[in-house]
Amino acid sequence: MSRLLDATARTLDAGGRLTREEGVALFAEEDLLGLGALADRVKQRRWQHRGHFVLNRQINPSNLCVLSCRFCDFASKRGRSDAYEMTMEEILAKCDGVREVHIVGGLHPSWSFDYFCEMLAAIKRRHPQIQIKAFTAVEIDYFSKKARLTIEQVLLRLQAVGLVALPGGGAEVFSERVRKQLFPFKMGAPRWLEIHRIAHRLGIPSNSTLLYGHMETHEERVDHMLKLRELQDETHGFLSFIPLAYQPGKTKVVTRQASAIEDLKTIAIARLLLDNFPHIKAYWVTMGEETASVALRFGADDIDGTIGEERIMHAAEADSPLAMGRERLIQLIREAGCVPVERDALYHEVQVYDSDVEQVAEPVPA
Ligand code: V47
Repeated sequence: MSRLLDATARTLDAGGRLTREEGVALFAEEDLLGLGALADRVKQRRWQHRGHFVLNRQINPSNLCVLSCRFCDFASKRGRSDAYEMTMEEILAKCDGVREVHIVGGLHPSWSFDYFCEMLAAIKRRHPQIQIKAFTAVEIDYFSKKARLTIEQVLLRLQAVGLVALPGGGAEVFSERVRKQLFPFKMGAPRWLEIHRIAHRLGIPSNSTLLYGHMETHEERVDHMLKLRELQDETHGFLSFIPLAYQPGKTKVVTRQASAIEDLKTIAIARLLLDNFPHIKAYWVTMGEETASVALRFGADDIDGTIGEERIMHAAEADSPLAMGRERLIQLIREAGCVPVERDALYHEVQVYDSDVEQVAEPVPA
C-alpha cells in the first residue's frame, strides 16, 4: 500500500476526517486498486456488500428553458425542432408500475408554479403509492421568483401535494471560476446550499450531485465535496452524493467524456471524504453500466434505477441505454459480488435478493 493510502486508512480507522490536501492528493494516487479497496472497505463497514437500486422513472416534462448554459445540450427554445412539452396525460402514463418518479426539467418560460403543483397532485391521485422526488434547487428558486413566494412556501406547497425528496441536480460544480464560464446566469454554491438547507429543515431530504469531467480541476471537485460535507454536518438531510460524468454532446466544452479511471477515482474519493453521507451513487446513465457495476467495489452502494427514459444526458448523446430492466440491474450488482437490495426513494429497503430466493430485508442501522 502506498504511503498516502496507508495514512488515509489510519486516519479513517481512527475515526478521523480527510483534509482538502489529502483529498486532492488522492486524485494523484497511482494505486487505483488500492484506492478502490480502501473505499470498498469503508463502504462495507456501513453497507456490507449491499448494492441498492430502485424501480423508478425519470420524467423530464419539457426542455424549454429560459437559460442557455454553455455546457447544456438539453435546453431548447420555442420554435426549435428539438423543443418539446409533454402533456399531463403523457406524464401520468409514465408513472405506471414504478415506486419512485424523478422529475427534472428546464426553467419553463410559461408554465406556472400552480401547474407544476397540479402535476404532482395529479400523479398522486392516479398513483397514491408513488414517491415523488422532483425539481432541482434551480427550479425551486425559479418557482419562488415567478410565484413571488419564499423558498419555504414553495417547498411546503410541493410537500403538501406529494413531494418527498429533492433531486441533487443544479449544483454543477461549486466553483465561481467554472460558473462564470459555463453557467453564468445560474445560481452559485451559496444559494444552492441554502435551498437544500431549508428543505432539510422542513423534513425534505435531498440528493447532491457534482458535474465533473469538463473544465474543473481536482481541487475544485474536492472543494465541492467539502462544501457538501459541511452542510451535511449541520443538517444530516442529504441522502446521497452522485458524481455526474459530463456528456460533451455537441457543446464543444470538451471532446470526450472522463475516463472510467477518473469515474472510479471520483467515486472512491467521495466515499472517503464524505464520511457523513450514507449513500454514494454510481449513476449508470452517465458512467455506463459496466463502470457503474465496478464502482460498487470502489465505494458506491447504489446504482440508481430502471429510469425509463432519461432525456438530459441523452440529449448530449450519452451512449448508455435509455432504460434498464430490473433483472439487468440485479445482474450488474451481482456481477460486482454485491447483494442486490431494492430500495424506495428514501432508501428504505424493500427487498433483498441475496440468493435465488428473494427475501424481505432486515433493516440495516444507518
Ligand atoms: O444539474 C446536464 C446534469 C443535472 C449534462 O438526485 C449533465 O438522484 C452530464 O438532477 N452531462 C440534472 N450531466 C440531473 C439530476 C439528477 C440526475 C441523476 C440523479 C439525480 C438524483 C439527479 O444533470 C444537471 C446537470 O448537472 N447535466 N447536462 C450533461 N451533458
